Amino acid sequence: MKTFYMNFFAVLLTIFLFSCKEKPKNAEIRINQIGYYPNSVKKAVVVESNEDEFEIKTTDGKEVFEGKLKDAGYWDKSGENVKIADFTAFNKPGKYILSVDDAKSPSYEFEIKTNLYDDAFKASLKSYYLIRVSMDIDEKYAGIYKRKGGHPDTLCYLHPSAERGEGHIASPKGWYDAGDYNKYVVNGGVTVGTLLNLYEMYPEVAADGYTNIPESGNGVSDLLDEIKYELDWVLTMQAPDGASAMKLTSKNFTGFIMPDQDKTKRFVVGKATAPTLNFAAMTAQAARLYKNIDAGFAERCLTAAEKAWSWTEKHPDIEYKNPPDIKTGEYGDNDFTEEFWWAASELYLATGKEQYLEYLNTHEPYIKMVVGETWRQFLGNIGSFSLLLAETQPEITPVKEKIKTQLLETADALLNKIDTIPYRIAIDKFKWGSNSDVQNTAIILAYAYRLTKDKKYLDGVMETMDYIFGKNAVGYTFLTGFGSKRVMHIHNRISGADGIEEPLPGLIAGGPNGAQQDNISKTKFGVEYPSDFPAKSYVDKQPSYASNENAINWNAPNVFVLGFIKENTDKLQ
Ligand code: 9MR
Ligand code: 9MR
Repeated sequence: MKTFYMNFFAVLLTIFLFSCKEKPKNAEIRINQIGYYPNSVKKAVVVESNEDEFEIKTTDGKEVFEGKLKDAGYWDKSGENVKIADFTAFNKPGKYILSVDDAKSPSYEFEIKTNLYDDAFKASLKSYYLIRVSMDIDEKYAGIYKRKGGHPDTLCYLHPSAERGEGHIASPKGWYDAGDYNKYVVNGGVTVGTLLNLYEMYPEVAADGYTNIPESGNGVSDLLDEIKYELDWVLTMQAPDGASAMKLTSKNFTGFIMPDQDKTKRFVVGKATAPTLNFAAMTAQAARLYKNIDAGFAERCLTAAEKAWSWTEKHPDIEYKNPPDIKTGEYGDNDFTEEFWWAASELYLATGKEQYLEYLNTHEPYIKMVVGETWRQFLGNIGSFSLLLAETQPEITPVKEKIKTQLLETADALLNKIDTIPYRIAIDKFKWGSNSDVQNTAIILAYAYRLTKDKKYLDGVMETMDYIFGKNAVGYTFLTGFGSKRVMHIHNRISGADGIEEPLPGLIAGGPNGAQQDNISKTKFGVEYPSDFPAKSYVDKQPSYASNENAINWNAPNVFVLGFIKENTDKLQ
């Protein structure tokens, strides 16, 4: 009998000890590491959790809010079971963490506060100054990121592919395209177009002095001053016959050295339809928006724009291909409908001429979201946005009505998509530079909000940006200089060579890229990826050009959306 009781108690004790044993803590929390506006939608993602509840606590551990986790299902792009923590109802400014009982650790600290993104906006815009070509970057404006100017580009050789004879031209200024030191007209296009759209929407968003650049104090918006630095270079790319070259480049990508150390020869390369239409669109848009600011510059831009358009009428389908001796970025394209629409829109707005109106009347207007190469697939939208933003004559009203209809159809489709994707973004394809796709969806939602004032679109913008700042499958804040889990090893030659631990601030990393073109199994210059899932195909390592490079066309939508949010803070706080 005694043994029976002993055994009985032993069993009870085991059961008791077993039930007391800590449950496995496997869950992870992905949150916007910058935070949330007091009155914005506030959601975080929790993966692999068996819990039903979450808590918000102050940084010293006091519980201030409790909520239910909502099941969002399995995401086959990240291989995770996802739950959503919605704490929109909690709106008290302060610093907090979010915790879930079975999470490996609580969330990173985040803030609920007014003017949440102002510093990020400023840094993102200021990053263009830090990557200017051909000038010293002074301590007065750049602090520790001061550096000697590189690439004066006063002696640039005409490559045979430019079909501009022999010899050389001066082609200074502009911004470095990305991690590399070259300058491409095509990628300048989507960047300048998006930034000028922002200026037109909110001329005061970065007023004179806002970013502390050398032009600050000249009475002109710092945003316009920054864009002009690129346009001054773009103008040099036009041949006497009106065509634009493709790029100003060295023959190969250079090593990770500072700009002033790179003495390789630079060439004017290519002559094709895509860069020429980009050129026409950018310069026509500039002609209109700089008219009351710098009349001489505006006039130069308009003449150049019309000349470029005329050339493309005679050469509507010349595709650019890298000549055999040129190995730098190709930005290849053989479909110019987007470019034509954008150029025709800007030329119509700048001149009011019948020929451009006719083009717009006889072609399909564009508001659409195509995931992938934003530098060629987002261009039609820019033209349509300009048509919506500008004051126009009644003759164009039918075109604008069609654009508005398409805008709302596209925006509604994006919102529906957000509801079907567990991480609550509107894309589920992760290509090279996916962060620009994500942010471009936010641009479309921003215009829909501006048109309708329906809060659902603003909520869509805010949720989309949560992804960029940490609510994503790798948990990184993708803007350098920001967030607790921050990007430190961006594929950027200056950041790699300047000897400063923190990378240049305000750069957007390309982001998850399912194709992993730089996977070590494919190239000896590559990296190892921690996962095969597309939404997790990101590594914060310098060699990873396919997931961790910066580029001017990926920062532009960041500047646009954060600028848009800044100008709409009254609805969020
Ligand atoms: O640094 C280059 C980056 O800007 C490009 O996006 C990328 C793809 O074209 O190529 C990078 O350069 C690499 C080159 O392709 C192969 N050798 C190593 C270079 C630096 O990582
Ligand atoms: O953004 C470009 C991406 O869509 C292409 O797939 C990729 C490969 O061709 O090139 C990207 O652009 C790079 C350019 O060619 C050179 N400078 C760096 C750009 C960003 O990686």
